[in-house]
Amino acid sequence: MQSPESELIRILKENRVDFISSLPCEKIKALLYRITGEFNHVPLTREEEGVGISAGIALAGKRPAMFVQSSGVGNMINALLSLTGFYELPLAVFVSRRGIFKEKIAAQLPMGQHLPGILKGAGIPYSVISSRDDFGLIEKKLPGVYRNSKMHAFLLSPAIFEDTSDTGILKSTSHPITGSSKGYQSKKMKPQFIRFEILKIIAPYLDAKVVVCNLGFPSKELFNIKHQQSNFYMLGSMGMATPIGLGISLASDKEVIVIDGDGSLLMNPGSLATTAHFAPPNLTILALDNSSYGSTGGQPTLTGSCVDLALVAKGFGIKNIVKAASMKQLTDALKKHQKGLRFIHALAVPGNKDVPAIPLHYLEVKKQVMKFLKS
Ligand SMILES: Cc1ncc(C[n+]2csc(CCOP(=O)(O)OP(=O)(O)O)c2C)c(N)n1
Repeated sequence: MQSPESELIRILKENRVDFISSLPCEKIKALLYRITGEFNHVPLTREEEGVGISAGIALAGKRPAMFVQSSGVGNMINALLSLTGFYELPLAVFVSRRGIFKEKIAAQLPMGQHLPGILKGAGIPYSVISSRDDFGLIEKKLPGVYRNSKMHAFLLSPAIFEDTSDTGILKSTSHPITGSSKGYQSKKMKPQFIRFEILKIIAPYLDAKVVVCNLGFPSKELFNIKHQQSNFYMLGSMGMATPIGLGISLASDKEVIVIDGDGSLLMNPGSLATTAHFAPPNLTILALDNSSYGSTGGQPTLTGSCVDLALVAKGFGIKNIVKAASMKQLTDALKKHQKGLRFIHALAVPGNKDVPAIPLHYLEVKKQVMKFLKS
C-alpha cells in the first residue's frame, strides 16, 4: 500500500496543481519534505503571505495549493475572504489540524478545535479528512476548486500521518528546494553551536531578568537548562515573542530579554520597527538564528539564503546590534551592557536537544511571571 504522503501527492498531481506554498507543521514534516522536491514550492514566512502569492499564481492561470498548520489559518482569514473569495480565485488549503489527535501542546487546542466553526462562520467550505479512508473526499472536491474558481480547506488529522511522519529521509541535512546558504556569514561568524548550547552559554546572564522565550524547542530547552519564575514560556502564538517582550518593557522597569527565533521574527518582522520606535532601554532581543524552523523538523528559513536579521534590525532603526557565533562573542555581547535597546544576532547550527516537556501548567507560568513583575 502507498504511504499517505504518496497518495496525496498523486491526487495533487492528477489535479495538475502547479505551485504549493507552505509554512511547516511538525505533523506533516515528511509530506512537506516530499512536496518541496516534487512541486514548484514557495516557502512562506507567514501563512497570510501565501494567500497573496496563491492569488497571483491563480491570476496567471496556474493552480495553487497551500499546506499550513491550523494555527496558521488564523493568520489567513482576512486575505482568504477579501482576496481569494472576493475575487473568486481558486485555492486549495490543506490544513494540518492540531488539537484533535494525541495533542501534547495545550495552546494548539483553541484554534484546532474551533477551526470548523471559524471556517463555517467565515463561509469557507471545508472537508474533514480524519483518515486515509476520507481521501476520496479530496478526489471529489479538488477538481471543482480549479474548475469553478473556489477555495476549499481540507482539514487533515495528524492520525493520517501517524506512522509515517518520521521517515529516514528527514535525517538528511540538505534540502531540495531553498538551496544552501549564500554565505553572508564571514568565517569568523561561522555558527558553532546548536540552540541548546547557546542557551547554556547565555543562561548565567538571564538571572533575575524577565525572559520571554520563543515557542517549541527553545522554551523546552530553556526550562531544562534554567527555570526561574521570571521565564515566560510561549506555547503558541508564533511571532509574538518580541511583541510580548516589548509590551513588558514598556510597562515595567525590569530588565527584559526576548529569546526569539529566525522563523518567528520573519513571520512578524514589523515588530522590530515598533520596538525600534520605542527603543526601551530595558529590552534585549536575542535572535537565535539557526536558519531553520527547528521545532517543526528543521525546514530551512530564508536566513539561510537571503536574509541577514542583523541588517533587518538595523534597517528598522535599532541602533545597538551585535552579531555573535562563538562563546566569546556571545558572552561579550551580554556582558558589555550599556543601557539601551539591543539586538543580539546569535548564529546557531540547526538542531534540537531531546528534552522533556515543561511540566508546569501554563497558567502557573503566567502567575509566576506576574508575581515577579509585581515584586
Ligand atoms: C502561525 C503558526 N504557524 C506555524 C506554526 C508551527 N511552528 C511552531 S514552532 C515553528 C518554528 C519556529 O521556528 P523559529 O522561530 O526559527 O525557532 P526554532 O524552532 O528554529 O528555534 C513553527 C513553524 C505555529 N505554531 N504557528
